[in-house]
Amino acid sequence: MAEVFHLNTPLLESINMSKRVGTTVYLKMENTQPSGSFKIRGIGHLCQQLARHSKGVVCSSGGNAGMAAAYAAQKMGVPATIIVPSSTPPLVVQRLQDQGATVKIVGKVWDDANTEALKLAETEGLAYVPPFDHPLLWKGHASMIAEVTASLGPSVKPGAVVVSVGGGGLLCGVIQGLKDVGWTDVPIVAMETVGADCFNAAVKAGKLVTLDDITSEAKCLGAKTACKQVFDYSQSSELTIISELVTDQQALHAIQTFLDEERVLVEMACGAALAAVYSGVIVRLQNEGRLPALLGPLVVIVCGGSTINMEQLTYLKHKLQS
Ligand code: PLV
Repeated sequence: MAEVFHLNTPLLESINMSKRVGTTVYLKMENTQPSGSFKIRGIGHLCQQLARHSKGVVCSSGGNAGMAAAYAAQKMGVPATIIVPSSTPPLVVQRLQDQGATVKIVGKVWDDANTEALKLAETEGLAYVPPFDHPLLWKGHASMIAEVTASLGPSVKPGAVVVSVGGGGLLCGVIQGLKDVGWTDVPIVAMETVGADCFNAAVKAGKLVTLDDITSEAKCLGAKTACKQVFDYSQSSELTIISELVTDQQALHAIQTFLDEERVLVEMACGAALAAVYSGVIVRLQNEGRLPALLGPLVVIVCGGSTINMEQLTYLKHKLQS
């Protein structure tokens, strides 16, 4: 059997979050993955299938997909080139280089970096690793739901699952996982920040929308267009996907509260999901009748992320709270 690059992650009960929501909150700690986020599940799986015998991989990324691609490539003994936009903090460039990758900074947002990655794949004959739009990624991400099922045990079913949405790969994977275990009736709360809200814009418009720019500091949610599969899921009558937005200030408040209460530092992209609890989104949805008043256990996917350290947190505090 091919080597698996991701780990089984803990599902932790959060007492502080449970108090806020009034139901048990479980945290799926994807921040503990090698490479620092859930991305290694999908990208590890895709690389196993498509890149093992390649002369190298090229990945366009806001940071975390790149970290996962660099990690998988190093394990497979192939070179990795990661293309990031200029909005990616220097600390991530350093972390990518430390993981053995060649890093190129191209364009302002992820979409620009992706154009370059596709070009390089073509001209250099490298295996292209997309960060969110591929069925193999979704299949890899789906493993996290199988683990949640195993951790909760046979008699417990989530009341809802909370995820962050960038291009929609994580959400597609979670849906795939819910389908695999027969939990398609579990509502999903899909969180984005204002200014990195391509999925919410698509849901509102009833069609895929390309944003003019990414203005949120949650740069790893910063794809200008969601993938088609995630939009198609949003239109499906079999699924309940509730698309919600928080501000950058709310995402930042969430990562600070999470650090204080759970002693874990995650990036803004993950803060969007945490803010569903800390900013009262879940309770509001219950009050609006969009989630049941008597809600079963809430599973929050703590997607993690490497684009954060104390210096970056201080920078964000100055930028967003002054
Ligand atoms: N980040 C991608 C896309 O960036 C990347 O290149 O790393 N949480 C974290 C920590 C993430 O890094 C990402 C995606 C997401 C959530 C959202 O996942 P998605 O894109 O699959 O919806 C532009």
